[in-house]
Order: sequence, then structure tokens, then C-alpha cells
Amino acid sequence: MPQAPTTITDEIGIALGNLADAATGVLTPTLRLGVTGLSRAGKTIFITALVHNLLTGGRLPGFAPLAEGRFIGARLAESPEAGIARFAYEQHLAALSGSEPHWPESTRRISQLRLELKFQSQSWWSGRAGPSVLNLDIVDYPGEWLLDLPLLSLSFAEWSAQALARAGGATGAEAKNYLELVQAVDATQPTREADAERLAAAFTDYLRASRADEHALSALPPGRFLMPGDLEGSPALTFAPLPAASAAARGSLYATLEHRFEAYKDVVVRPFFRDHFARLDRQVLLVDTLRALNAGPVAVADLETALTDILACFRQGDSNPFLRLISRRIDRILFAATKADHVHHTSHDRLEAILNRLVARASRRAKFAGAQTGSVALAAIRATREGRARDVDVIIGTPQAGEALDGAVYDGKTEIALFPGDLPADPQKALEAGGVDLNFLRFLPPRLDRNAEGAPMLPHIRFDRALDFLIGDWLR
Ligand SMILES: Nc1nc2c(ncn2[C@@H]2O[C@H](COP(=O)(O)OP(=O)(O)OP(=O)(O)O)[C@@H](O)[C@H]2O)c(=O)[nH]1
Ligand SMILES: [Mg+2]
Repeated sequence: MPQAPTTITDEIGIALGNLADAATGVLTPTLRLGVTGLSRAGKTIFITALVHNLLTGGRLPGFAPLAEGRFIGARLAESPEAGIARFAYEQHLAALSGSEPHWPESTRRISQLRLELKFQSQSWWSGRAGPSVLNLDIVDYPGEWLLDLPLLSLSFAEWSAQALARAGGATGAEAKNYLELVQAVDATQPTREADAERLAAAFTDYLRASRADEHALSALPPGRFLMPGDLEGSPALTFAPLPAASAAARGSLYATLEHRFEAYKDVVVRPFFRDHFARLDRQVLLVDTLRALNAGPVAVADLETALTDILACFRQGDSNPFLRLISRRIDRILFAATKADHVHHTSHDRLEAILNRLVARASRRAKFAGAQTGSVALAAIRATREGRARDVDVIIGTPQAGEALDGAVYDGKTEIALFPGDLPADPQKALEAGGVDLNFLRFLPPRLDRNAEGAPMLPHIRFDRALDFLIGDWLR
């Protein structure tokens, strides 16, 4: 039996939270923007760019409030939730704009930021109202954790069956290692903690290996195994999938791991969903489509599964609280293919088409539930320029130290012109054998120009349009 993703108590908590939000919203309207995406999709960069562009009035011709002169300014405000760390905007910006620009590290814990936006509301033009204020709340978290949401509707037996089937289909030594270990234990016997630990460690190795670039698989939970946050070493993380055991008595290894799986859902996953996802007004789903394309059709199919599973948390059905959430709260979802600066602009529409193909099912559901959806290929921070060399369209940038292509290894100091390859006109090709032939390199962040006040300016691709879709209508 699939289980309900939230309990009644959760529902009451969510409703009370929404009520409290609404009560404070009477004074100053608050928009909670969910920046969602799997690990390395580009969430932290997206949020940093969003905050910086709004704080400094960046170059955003497609963001109507700014282009039309209605946007007055923004400032960082005290976040209402004292228990959550503050998003380290200043550090991230310093990393990007220092003398040796580098990308910020992978996110290890949840953090939050509130921006106060001031604008002339349109009714002001007619002489009725003065400047208005909107609070924009944004949360950043490790993308790994997102993988856990689908677990809420799975039992231990169901999850184990899925996980073992996937491991059985995997080619790497790590999967084989894990499967052998599973064969070697009798899960109906009383629990020995050493067995549980060995299984959990071997399963974690397998998860880690499947994330590496050559596989680029993303859909394998539990997310905290690789990004434990403050749960490192906790028993809630010492479990792993097991084949169905019919006569598993209390105290058996099977029963113990099943219990820990349920505890993981209760203690880790459900609160994350309840406190964060259940209270969003708008959502942007960031997808590193190019990395999957570069790794091949298996990675692309895996990415599609992961995205569909995650967004199925929004599936319709009377008993499903997610539907009520989406129809009551999230009225807009933007699907964004990130890092579009890795291909030439002539491929941007194709990149968007491939993204649309990947999120087609999820997007249909969201629309059915009443949300408006949009899609865009963007770069929150553009790391390359474009040019032509020997009659082909190229991108120009400095590959990160250690990046390699066709036998050349880059030192992180040398600028190169790269023919990135063309994306197929038919998005279905991306999912078929043979895949897409890309020349894919990671680039260092760009050297930044400064504005009249000396603040660094972040070059981007279509970031202004994304912003306009996500918050523009609230600034009228
Ligand atoms: N060229 C380019 N690279 C980008 C852009 N955004 C992100 N990246 C690259 O992608 C990496 C991951 O971006 P993050 O924003 O840290 O990703 P995240 O979603 O926060 O990842 P986790 O914190 O691990 O969940 C960065 O280190 C950059 O190398 C972009 O707009 N352009
Ligand atoms: Mg991050």
C-alpha cells in the first residue's frame, strides 16, 4: 500500500503555518520562492545571482519592474525564522568576484534569506498609493535532499525492491560489492550492528560512485547518505535496502532496517517537506540538462525519472495533500535548463525543447492542478563569451584546472575557444541510443565588470526573463 506522504498532524501544522504566514502577510506581503533542483543543478548560484541583481539593480532588460522604472530597490532583511542559518550571500559573492574567481562549494545544510523589495505599485501612477514593499523569502538546501521526497510514499519493501533492481542493472564494481554483501547476510537473523553498518557503508559507496560524471545518475535516494548535514553517524542513516524477507521477526536485521527506514522518513524527510516545500508560493525547478546529455542517454533517462518522481509529489488525487498544496499555493512553476552558457546561443531553443521533453509529464500534471508553467534555458552567471573560429560558432572561456577534453588537460589559466557541439532539433534524440555529441568542459566564473558604484555586475543569459516570470507580477 502506498502511504500518505504527510500525516494529519503535518496537515494541521502546515495549515497553521500558512495561517500564520497569512496573518503577518497582512502587514507586508511575503512571497516564498522555492529554488528547487538536484545536486549541482545550480541553486546556490541562481540564488546568489538573484539576490545580487536585485540588490544592485543589475542589467535586467527583461525584468519588467526594473525596465519600466517601477523597481525602487532591495535590501537584505532579518529572516523571520531564527532557527535556520542565513544564506551566505556575501561569501558566495566574494568567491565569485575575488581576485581568483571560483564557484562556491556544494551546499551542506539548509539556509534562508529574506529580501525586502520596494517598488511603485501601478496604482501609484493613478495617484492612489505610494511605494509598496514585498518580502521575498528564499531557501537554499543541498540538492541531494530532494531525492528523498518520493520516499514518503514508499514502504521499506517497495523502496528496497526498486533500489535492488537498479543496483542489479548497474555495471560498476560498487553495485556488485553491495549486492554480494546482501547475499551474504541472513536478514531474518537477530541484528548485529556491524552488519547494518557494513551494508549502509557499502550502499553509500555505490550511491557515490553512481554520481560520478561518467554515469551522472541522479535518482538514487536516500539523499542524506551523501549529504548528511548534522545527522552524520546517526542510526537514522544506518540502513540499506534488503530483499523481501517473509519471516522477519522482531529484532531481526530486516525488522531493524525497516524501522530505521521509517524513522528516516519521520525524522528527516517529512519535516523537510513540511517546513519547506509545503509553504511555497512559487517554484523554479533548475535542471542541469547538459551534464546529463553529455553523460549519455542512460543519464538522461535517469534524470527524467528523478524529476518525474520528485514532481509526482505534486500528483493529483483526493487523498494527496500535494494537490491541495499546488492548487492552493503554488500558482507558477518555472522549469529552467541551467548553465546554458555551455552551448552556443543557436542551441538555446533546442536546449529548452529537450528540457520540456524531460519534464513533460510533470508539467502536464502541474497545469492540470491549476498552476501556470513556463520554461527557459538560462545561465544565472554566464562564464563564456561567443565567437567564430574557422567558420564555426564557438564559446570562449577558461576551463577549470583539471578539466580534460580530447587528450588536453587544462590548467585553469588558459582561455580557449571551444566548439561545444550542436543539440539535436528533435528532443527525442537526446533519449535515444547514440545520444548527443557534446564537447563539455566546466569553465571558471567570468572576470566581472563593475557598475558606477563599484559593485560587480553578473553577466547572464535570460535570467531577467526567469525573474520576471517568477516575481514580476507581484511588483505591480
Ligand atoms: N557556466 C556556468 N556554470 C554554472 C552556472 N551555475 C552553476 N554552475 C556550475 O554548477 C556548479 C554547481 O552550482 P551550484 O549553484 O553550487 O549548485 P547547487 O544546485 O547549489 O548544488 P548543491 O548545493 O550541491 O545541491 C557550480 O559550481 C558551477 O560550476 C552558470 O550559470 N554558468
Ligand atoms: Mg548549493
